[in-house]
Amino acid sequence: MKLYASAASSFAREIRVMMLEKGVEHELELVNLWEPNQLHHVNPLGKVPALKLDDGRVLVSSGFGGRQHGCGQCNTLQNAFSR
Ligand SMILES: N[C@@H](CCC(=O)N[C@@H](CS)C(=O)NCC(=O)O)C(=O)O
Repeated sequence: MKLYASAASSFAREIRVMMLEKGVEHELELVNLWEPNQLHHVNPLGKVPALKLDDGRVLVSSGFGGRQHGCGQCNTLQNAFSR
């Protein structure tokens, strides 16, 4: 899977830390949000983090807003890689 992140994004940082802690193999693409970029091809909202799964699906919410509702990247990672 591939994580699209920005160095300035705490949302993206949380997902990256979680992936590293759980040992989830992934590619990292740092996106410069202050310059024209291709992020909208992955996430039409143009926001990071965006997590592209190996099957092509893309998760676009880190879970800060939706964690309590059982959605978002955090929950997906928690469920897929719980230990
Ligand atoms: N609800 C989203 C918020 C993500 C978000 O706001 N990301 C900001 C960086 S911290 C962003 O990509 N902003 C770029 C833009 O709005 O153009 C989440 O939890 O992932």
